[in-house]
Amino acid sequence: MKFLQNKLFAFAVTFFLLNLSANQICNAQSKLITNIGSRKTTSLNGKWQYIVDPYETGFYDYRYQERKEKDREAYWNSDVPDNKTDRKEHGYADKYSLNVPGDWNSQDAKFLYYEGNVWYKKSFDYKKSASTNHVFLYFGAVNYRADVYLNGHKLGMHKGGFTPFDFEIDDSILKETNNYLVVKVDNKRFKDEVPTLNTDWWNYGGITRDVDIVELPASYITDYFIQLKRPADPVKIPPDNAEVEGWIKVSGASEKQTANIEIPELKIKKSFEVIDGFCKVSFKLPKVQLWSPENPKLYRVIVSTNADKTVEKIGFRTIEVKGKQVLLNGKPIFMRGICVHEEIPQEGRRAYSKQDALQLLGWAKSLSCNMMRLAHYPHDETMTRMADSVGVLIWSEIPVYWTIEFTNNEVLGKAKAQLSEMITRDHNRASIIIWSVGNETPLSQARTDFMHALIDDARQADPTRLVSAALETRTENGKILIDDPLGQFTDLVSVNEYLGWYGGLPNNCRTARWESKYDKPLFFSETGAEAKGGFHADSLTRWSEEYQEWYYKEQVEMMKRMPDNYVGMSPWILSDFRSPKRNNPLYQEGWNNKGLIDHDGKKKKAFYVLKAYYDSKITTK
Ligand code: GCB
Repeated sequence: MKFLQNKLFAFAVTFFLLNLSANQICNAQSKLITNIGSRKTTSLNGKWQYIVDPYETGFYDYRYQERKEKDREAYWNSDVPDNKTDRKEHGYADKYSLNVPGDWNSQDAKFLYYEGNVWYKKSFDYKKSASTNHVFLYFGAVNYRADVYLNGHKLGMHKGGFTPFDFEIDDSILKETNNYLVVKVDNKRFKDEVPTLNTDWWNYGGITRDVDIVELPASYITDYFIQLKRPADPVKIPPDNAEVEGWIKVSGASEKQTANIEIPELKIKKSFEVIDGFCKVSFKLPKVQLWSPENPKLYRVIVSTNADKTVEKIGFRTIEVKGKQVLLNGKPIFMRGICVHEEIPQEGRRAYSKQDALQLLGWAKSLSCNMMRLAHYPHDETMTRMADSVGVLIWSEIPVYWTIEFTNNEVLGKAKAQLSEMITRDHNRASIIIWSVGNETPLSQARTDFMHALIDDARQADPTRLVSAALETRTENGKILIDDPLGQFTDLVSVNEYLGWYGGLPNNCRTARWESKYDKPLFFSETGAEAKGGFHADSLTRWSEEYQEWYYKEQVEMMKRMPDNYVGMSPWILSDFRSPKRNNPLYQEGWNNKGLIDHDGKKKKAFYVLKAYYDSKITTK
């Protein structure tokens, strides 16, 4: 009987899920507001006062109980003594200030290795405009956990160091003068977080991206997806028949409302009926100039309702796998890629600004790249927007890295949340062609199920892009095998390999025998060797620029012998980056020096080897 009941219940749940309309499924997803750049915003960037609180005294009382909201000793409450006999043990002062956006590690020597808790405080005056109904506080990213308090009230908590989040501020909390905004930032690493304890990059803490107040009318456009549909037959796509298929979400809409999409340059003006805050959109784009790295054409797209309007530049292109090839706008492409961390090496800090993005993109362009792998987490929004503008294809990834707790369902939930935030923020970026669900994860059924679930989510959230993950290879009977079971679920099979650095010498590439279980496009998502910039010796000397140059020469020759499903590579890595795991006192000193550009911004010898190879691929493919 019990069995029958369970069966019936399962049947009812399945029936219910199958009958959810697309509308309801979409509404069940992220409510994050997108395209902040086109909203009415007030920046809260600049100097924020701080308190370093390694014991979390401002959060827990002396019995280690979380403090109550009104607790006078909580660091989110006033630091001003009531009178001269009053005792206050916390206080914010200008002499302790940090820049926002920015990591704390690079702003004061005492923070270089700091992993823990810092309270940030900003006072601000704010007058809401007459047309505003909703006020949100929007954070580009805070690494890793943010607890946000305004005038003593908790607005919310967010985990995940590289994706945006927002909290609505109730009218009763916001004041016209002297608002007291406090953010508790904690970048401690934990086994059951994403990423987990162990990474090969610096755990930069802080409010690392922009903070804005966003004002919205009673009914506002939350988000929209306006991209070319994946054509059924990729070869027969546009320019005459490009088809947009997407949706618009409106919050606080009356039961029925109209949403409009305008693309003035293409003389497009379409209206759609919004029901329960959602509408599907679909229309044709005749004579559209397709976006590509060679012609990064963007169109001004206006999305409006009778109450709200957003504007942004969107490029239109298709990306598809057909047999062994990756097709961009119906034509095979070779990805001349490079991996990059979100870091400005000359200053040893996180990148966050437009200028930073242009530096990294400019370096990649000077290497003749048409693609970048943004490792190993979603980078700042300016990066993907600038990639749209300058014409660089992008691989964007979530930090499901190495030894995540794959058996823990809560951890899967955390990874899914970051995936959803990454896709929501950037799903209108033409530059992004690949969502990656992780990097070098160890084989097990639990790992495969975990990542398969992420792949399914990515496809459901965005059916227009490719999904992949950087996998490992294994060696058996002298062959290098590409057979990670996850490869059956990804659109292209991507592998990392370091033949000649982590095993053998670079000339081992000459005899390497590769075998792939998959017929899909094959992409080398990493390969690389370290060299200390400016250290010269013969090519057999580890850490010398000459060794790295030799490594790249052998790798390039091996790549030339790859079978015809080889569609590109993104070697590791554009520039040197900080890593606490790298402790050779002569050649590393806390840096992973696999960069083709050193930490003074100087190009190493290997840079020119890869560039020559990429230049040859521009003409031959
Ligand atoms: C890898 C990882 C990357 C490391 C790199 C290295 O395979 O994906 O995060 O930094 O190797 O330098 O060892």
